[in-house]
Amino acid sequence: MSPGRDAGFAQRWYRRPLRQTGPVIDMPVPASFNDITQDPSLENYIGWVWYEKEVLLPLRWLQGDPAPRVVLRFGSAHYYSIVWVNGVQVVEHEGGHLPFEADISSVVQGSPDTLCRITVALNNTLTPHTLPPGSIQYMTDKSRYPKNYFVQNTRFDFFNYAGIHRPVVLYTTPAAYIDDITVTTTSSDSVAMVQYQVAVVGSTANSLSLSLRDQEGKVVATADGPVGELKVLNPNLWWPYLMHENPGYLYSLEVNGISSCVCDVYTLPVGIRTVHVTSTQFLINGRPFYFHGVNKHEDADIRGKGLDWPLIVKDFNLLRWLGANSFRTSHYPYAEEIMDLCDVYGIVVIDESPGVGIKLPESFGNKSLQHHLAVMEELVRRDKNRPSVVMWSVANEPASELPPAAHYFKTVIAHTKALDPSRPVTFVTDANYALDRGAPYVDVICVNSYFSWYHDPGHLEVIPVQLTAQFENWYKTYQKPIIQSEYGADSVPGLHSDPPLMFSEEYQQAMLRAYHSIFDKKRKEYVIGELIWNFADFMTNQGTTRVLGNKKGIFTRQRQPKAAAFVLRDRYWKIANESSLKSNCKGSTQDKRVHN
Ligand code: GCB
Repeated sequence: MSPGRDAGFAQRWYRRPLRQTGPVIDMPVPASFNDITQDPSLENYIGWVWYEKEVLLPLRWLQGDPAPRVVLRFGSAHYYSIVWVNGVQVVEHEGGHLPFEADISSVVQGSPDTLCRITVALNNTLTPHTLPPGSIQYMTDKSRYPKNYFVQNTRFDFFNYAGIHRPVVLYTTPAAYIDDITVTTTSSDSVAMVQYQVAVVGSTANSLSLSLRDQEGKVVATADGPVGELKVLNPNLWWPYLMHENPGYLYSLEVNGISSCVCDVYTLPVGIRTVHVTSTQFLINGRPFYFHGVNKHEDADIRGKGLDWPLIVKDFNLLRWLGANSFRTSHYPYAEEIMDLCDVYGIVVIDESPGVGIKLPESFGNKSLQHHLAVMEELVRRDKNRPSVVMWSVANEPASELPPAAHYFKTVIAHTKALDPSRPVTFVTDANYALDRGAPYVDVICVNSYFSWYHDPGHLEVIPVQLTAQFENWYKTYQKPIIQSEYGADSVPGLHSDPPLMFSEEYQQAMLRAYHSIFDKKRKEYVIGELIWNFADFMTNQGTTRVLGNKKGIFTRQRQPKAAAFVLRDRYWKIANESSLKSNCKGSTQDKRVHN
């Protein structure tokens, strides 16, 4: 749960080298450290870095009987972190992209002054058992490499940015506090039920009262106790963007916990909506939902994967301009700030774990599996109450044809469903339909393909036959609805060629059109979505197929549209207007006017 209380921001961090042999560097937080300086060795640095900062704590945080509980929280730090406060280790955490925190009350309240020194050691090394996995390769041929030379190998296609990527906050709670809330919703025509469960820590003699307010601030339901239901008459349902004239309707659930002497309050936004999957459809509030959206990355010039508010808001404006109703958090959980806006705007999310590039046989072993289960626990705990999240994706393009993949994915998917029985679970595959050993366990088939790009490069004419066969083979085998979870072509902005040649803007457009004609046939049957690869160009490792990164964006890295963006925009608005007519549910006239 994110802090909703007395919070202070920690800023102005410094990275210092491990043995303090080099200069201390001014390092902004949040940001990746890679692109901040002019030092190429820091850009590709693998190993330990250190951050340190001193902050003054308010005296009222350190005194009182009982004194408040003081918590230090990291939105994310990539990859492995150890944190000390005033020289005392308070937490260690494995994995980027997800939050972790530490109760530092005893450390700071035991110190004589209010100055608090926060030290973080961070290591970005990826091994076969991390998520994502990687491996370190030592180059021992002295005729070809300098002494002690090694490289970090990964099997994913984005730059392994590292650093403290999301905000670091200090906040307080009472000694007895609300630790977790779980909310699920059901609805029929005129009544909705909000089932809730509240976990309180630090006191057994707690009384809890809950009230649910609508957007006008009117209390529409109340309840008492740690487990129960709130009944809402004539509910305003949470609808996706472009599926309703008032998308993203959120109620506000206020939970008051009162123990003998203190009281904790937490306010949680609640969207009332249901999700169901049939053999041919994805239903939101009982109506067929078609994913017309994008895959993204957290990626930008200079800050790398560091949280960037202006960029986040710009991206939501572009998504709405495009008529996109959804995205997948390829290939790791995105910042909570992004997820909050999805809830508010009604952008539907397939929430993906960092399980990308699971290719080595050793990455399917028990050690990796246990870590993957723990990551799913962290992800579900963080995002389970978000109405925008309609499905979990546990991985992207693993080697799911390998024999151990069957047990691995059966276990990860079953565990995720046990943690959250209310949502479907999938993983994204590029394996052959006849060989994939994980697909039997998913609710929705998510398939990536790059016909005319990686397969038969330059041959746009193969797309209809290959894409049709792809869909028919998967559907015949599993009778589950299918999302085209990736398709795309690189284009260098400003590069033109007609007839279209690879890497030109025209080729990217032509590839899209060829895919779309097949989507239009199959979406009448069982294809329930299309997510372009990628929303924007993004940085990757250097390589012979990457020119300053992956150029499959329909926007540049600086968020300027390529020609393909206009093709997609026409299509998405057309689909949105069709489906809002079909479901007899008025789309936003203002949005329609913007498009025309
Ligand atoms: C894929 C991956 C994605 C890559 C993309 C590409 O299949 O899922 O991470 O970036 O292909 O452009 O190669």
